[in-house]
Amino acid sequence: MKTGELLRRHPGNPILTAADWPYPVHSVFNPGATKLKDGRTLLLCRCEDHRGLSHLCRAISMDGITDWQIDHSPTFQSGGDGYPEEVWGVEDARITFVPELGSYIIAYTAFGKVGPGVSLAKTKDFVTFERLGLMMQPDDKDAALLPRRIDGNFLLIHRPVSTDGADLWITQSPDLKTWGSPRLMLRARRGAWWDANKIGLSPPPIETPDGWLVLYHGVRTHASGSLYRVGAALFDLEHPETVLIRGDSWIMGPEASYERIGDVPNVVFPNGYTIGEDGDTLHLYYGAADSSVCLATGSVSEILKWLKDHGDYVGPQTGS
Ligand code: BMA
Repeated sequence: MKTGELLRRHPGNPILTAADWPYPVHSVFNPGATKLKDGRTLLLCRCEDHRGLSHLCRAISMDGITDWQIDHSPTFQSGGDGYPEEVWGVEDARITFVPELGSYIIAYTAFGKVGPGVSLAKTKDFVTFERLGLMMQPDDKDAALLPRRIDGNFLLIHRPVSTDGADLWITQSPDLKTWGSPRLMLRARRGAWWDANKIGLSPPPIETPDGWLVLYHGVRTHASGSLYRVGAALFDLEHPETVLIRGDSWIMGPEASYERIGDVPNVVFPNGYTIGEDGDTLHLYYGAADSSVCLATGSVSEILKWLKDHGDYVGPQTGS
């Protein structure tokens, strides 16, 4: 399969916009996603209000494409005075169901006066949420929890910013409170590459027999702004800090008008996915141009095959 055909845009894109919202919002984008036990698709969309602050709002659909039931007020918003780390809003949810906890863990960007950090919240029903608090101090974002412990620890992928760029790191915790042993997972490339200098996790990793399939965004900065594109890499199942194969080119970039034009032009930003009943069909939910919610469909096995044909073996990263 050709690179540009791996992820196919839904003809009804954008599938959700601010015009669909039951209450006033400026834009809806970057949705977290999960399939509920009853088979319905749940999105936790980032909504930007007319002050510029973001909250999360739940939208549920039977087929994951149409007839979205959208909450009539914000589902999850800044915690207020007790949570100074998110006084400027909550953004970009990534949802992981953790069987051991019987709960979903939502990793989100908490935006406070000293910058964006990573917070976690726990929920069983997306109605009531237990805030677990700030886990990674600013500047850090693009985080998701793996669904199971490895060697006794939970693992959080996240994207701190260093003086040398912005790379993927993975950090462990025995209890989702104390975090340690950070390890570098994937470095941004350098120079002219599409993923030079700044990368970040896209949706939570996809567990496959071959390894953790990680879709990540690469940010190419140029004279008139940034281009957000999506690439793929495969990581060792029991050592998820070890990259096995890294794709050479991006597999999805802004091409459609709704990705090219919007509040932040030239952005495709996936935060969530669901897998079809065949165990292979990937429904990738993404924000387009920081303005709307879109869907692209692909096949996990085709992406893995493409990686083997278009990727380089990389091995453990240095610097951890
Ligand atoms: C990133 C995040 C995303 C956003 C993207 C493009 O840094 O803040 O929420 O979609 O920039 O603006």
